[in-house]
Amino acid sequence: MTDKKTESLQEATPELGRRRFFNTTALVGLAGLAACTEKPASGGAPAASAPAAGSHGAANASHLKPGELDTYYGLWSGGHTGDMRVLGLPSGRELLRIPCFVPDALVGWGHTNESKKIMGTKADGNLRYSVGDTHHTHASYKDGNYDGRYAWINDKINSRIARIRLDYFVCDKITQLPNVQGFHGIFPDKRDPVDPAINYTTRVFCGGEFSIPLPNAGTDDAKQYHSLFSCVDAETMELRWQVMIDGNCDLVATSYDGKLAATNQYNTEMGAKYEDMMSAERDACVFFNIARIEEAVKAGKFKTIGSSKVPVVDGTRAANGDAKSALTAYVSVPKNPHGVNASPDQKYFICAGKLSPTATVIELSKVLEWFDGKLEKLDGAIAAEVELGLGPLHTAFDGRGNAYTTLFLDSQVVKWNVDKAIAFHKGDKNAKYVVDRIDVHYQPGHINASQSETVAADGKYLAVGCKFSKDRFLPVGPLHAENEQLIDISGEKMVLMADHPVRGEPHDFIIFKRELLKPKQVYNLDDFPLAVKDPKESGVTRNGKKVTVKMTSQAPAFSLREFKVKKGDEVTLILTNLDKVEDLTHGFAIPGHNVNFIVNPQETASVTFTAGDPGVYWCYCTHFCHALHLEMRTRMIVEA
Ligand code: K7E
Ligand code: CUA
Ligand code: CA
Repeated sequence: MTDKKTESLQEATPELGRRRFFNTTALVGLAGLAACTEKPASGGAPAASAPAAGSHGAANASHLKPGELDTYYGLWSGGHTGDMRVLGLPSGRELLRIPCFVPDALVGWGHTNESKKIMGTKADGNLRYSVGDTHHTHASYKDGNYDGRYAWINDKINSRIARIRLDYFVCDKITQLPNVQGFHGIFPDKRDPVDPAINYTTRVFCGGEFSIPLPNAGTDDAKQYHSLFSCVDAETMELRWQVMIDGNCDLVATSYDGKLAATNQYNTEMGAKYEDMMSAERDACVFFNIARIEEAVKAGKFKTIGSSKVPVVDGTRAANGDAKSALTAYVSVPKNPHGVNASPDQKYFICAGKLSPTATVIELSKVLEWFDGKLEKLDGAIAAEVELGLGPLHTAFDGRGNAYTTLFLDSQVVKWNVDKAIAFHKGDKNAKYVVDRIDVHYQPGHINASQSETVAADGKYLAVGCKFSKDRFLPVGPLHAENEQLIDISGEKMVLMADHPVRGEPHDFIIFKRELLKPKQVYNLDDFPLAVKDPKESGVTRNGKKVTVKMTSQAPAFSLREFKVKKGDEVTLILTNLDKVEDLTHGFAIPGHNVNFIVNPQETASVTFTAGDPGVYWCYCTHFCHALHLEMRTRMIVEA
């Protein structure tokens, strides 16, 4: 306890003894970076402001009165809980967790037949996977802004992409990417590269981070490894094509004109060992010419890998030296970059340095010029490469020309002006591109501003995903909450508004105006092929050892008071909730049979299980629904 006290005291002093300590430990092993710690950031950086200084007025905005609604939705990746989370902002209240890749006990995800079908099963009917690792979530676009149709989220462990319907906030499809390991970055396109009538999302791009032998026959010669950049159809969720590249894919960004997608690479060295991945001074941000890739696929200029039928085009450096026919373009950026983000003025992609204390601003019109053979050197597309501080990871925007980049090692957010950074890079050493810095608590990864990656960036709120919360919340044993901090960016200076503890371990998120979504609270009965539309259809039908039990729920009763099956029967129970009232959800649990799931208003769900030992099993409603909720039961009578 004394230690903790001393640490807090140190934290309160301006020289931040513990922060320095943490930086030093984080730097161990990052050869070449240690030297940077002594260098002050250039660009006329103002001194770091004290935590929460002057946050009085703004802090009130995040404290909503009882009954007050938030003005923004936030969609958060849950990390290795495998879910997507829905937050209300500015309050930071968690409203929902949407299970995708990992079973969920509240709703019965991974237990109902419907959710198992989406998640994928083995031949024996059990789930293929019950772990996941979600990092990035992005939503569908129309006219450069979110249209409220879908969101997508990645599973890094098993290279799966899940789609979430934003009308019901449920995962409706999951696709596994063939020949990809470590599927990391994900971004939908914002319009079609050729057809001007398609000004909305039709493709989702997925970056494969870990290079592997293709096909994966297990050679240990890393020089033969490659990564694939995949394109998934937004509607069918089928793979459209893949591009084989040199190096790896990390994060993904897409241009507003639909013509370009890009991924940053930290391992152009193609090292299989950690040391080897940091040997080169510069890595790359790889651009993909979408229209050309699709022409190549149409022209049959592709191969397939292993048992996959997905067309794979060649995007390696060797095959793409001629700008006029190139499918890819490798813009160089300082070593081991991280996030790549598209500015809302539609002009730039910004690649954060990670091991380099810089951000690289890449001008999209110049990349297109290079593809047209009008720019001699591809690196001529680099509009700026400026120093920001230590460990830059991800960047957000306010729509007023400023960028906000997280500095992982400095535990800060730096606000900088993109035009001034370009001027500074061009030689105007008086251009003060750093506008402000603010301490965050601690070690921030992702950052995003309200509406940041849309044409409607509104510069109101900035959320920062801090990877360590340390002393910011009551201690709860060894596993700390993470700290999502909210910052007011409406003024010149950033103002820290609130700390929000979150269960580990979110990465990326998006924040958008609540008007952009029109969620529904009651399902449509006809959307479920198995729906039991009338309580009179309830009953038990037998086909050998296979038994189907149909039932409905209407508060406070199930349509069957009891049902009989035999020991060892394969029972499929179908339950339709006929209640039409908003917020009237029922649950259905069977003791001893590992069954529990919910049915929302007008929803149908089913489970299949083997009837156990003879006896009486009280099936009961698990979801509080009525004054007689406890009485809402039915008996499963298992006969010998
Ligand atoms: Cu920076 Cu997976 Cu987006 Cu996490 S990655 S922080
Ligand atoms: Cu139905 Cu509780
Ligand atoms: Ca590298």
